[in-house]
Amino acid sequence: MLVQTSTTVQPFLGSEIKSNYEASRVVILPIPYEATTTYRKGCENGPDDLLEASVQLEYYDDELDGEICWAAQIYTHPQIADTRNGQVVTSEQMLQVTRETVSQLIQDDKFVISLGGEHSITTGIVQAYRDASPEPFTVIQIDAHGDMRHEYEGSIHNHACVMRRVLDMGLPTLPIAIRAVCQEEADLIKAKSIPVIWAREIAKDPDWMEKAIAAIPTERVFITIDLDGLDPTLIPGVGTPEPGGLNWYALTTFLRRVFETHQVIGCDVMELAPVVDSVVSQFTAAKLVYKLIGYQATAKSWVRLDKEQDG
Ligand SMILES: [Mn+2]
Repeated sequence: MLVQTSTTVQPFLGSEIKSNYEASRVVILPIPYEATTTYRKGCENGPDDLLEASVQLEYYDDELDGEICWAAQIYTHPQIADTRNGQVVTSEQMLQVTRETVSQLIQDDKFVISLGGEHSITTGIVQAYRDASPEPFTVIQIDAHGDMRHEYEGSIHNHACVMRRVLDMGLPTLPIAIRAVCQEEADLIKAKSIPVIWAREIAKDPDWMEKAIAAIPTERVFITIDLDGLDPTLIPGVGTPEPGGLNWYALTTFLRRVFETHQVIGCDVMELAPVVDSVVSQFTAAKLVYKLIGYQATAKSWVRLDKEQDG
């Protein structure tokens, strides 16, 4: 396909642990697509910089007490919808190739973690899960912004509209760490009773996490992480930084709770736009991806699957 590129890709965590596709359980899907960024540019470089930073991670995870990478069998997919070096990919082409690629990965029983690229990509990913099963799922959105505008700068596939497209699919959403919305979004949140967990509530209320878990209406969940959901002191390399975001332990503790209490069907990590002369954003993002892999690899649903396959 036109928008599929064959440039070599740095495997997540490095070549020593890379799995072949058939044996893999986790697939990392880099999507270096950027077209509608409105403020700081550069998120098309996010996936490559994250993968490069991942080589510096320790295999051993002290929280999970193990080298999770071996059991997870991680395969890093070639990039899709690559807009780097001036390559033109329309939003329709990006959504189509994303939807088709993720659909194939779901069919092959892979746990997919997609790397952006701009947040509008999530529409194509979520659509693939929607196609795969009629069983509903909740989209948990970690984000500074509502991303619930109907249209922005003339496009309904602008990064500022991605969660509106998810709502259009009839899926429940749970936005977390939100701290910048427009009037249209504030009205929509009220009209649709969307259970937003605002960043200012998180700052004040130690029970926010249990409230958020209780607000998930389905057993299955998809997690979309816009890295600006974290505080910009942790990840300055995002397109639209906003003060007052989640800290590292609040986010990872919450994510672990979600993996323990629900079936996570897939994840994405979006909007990494690296800063020149600093590696902190991409390293933090890479560590977050390894945490997602670790939480999935130690989740009850996976351990059960292993036992079923063994016996
Ligand atoms: Mn976003």
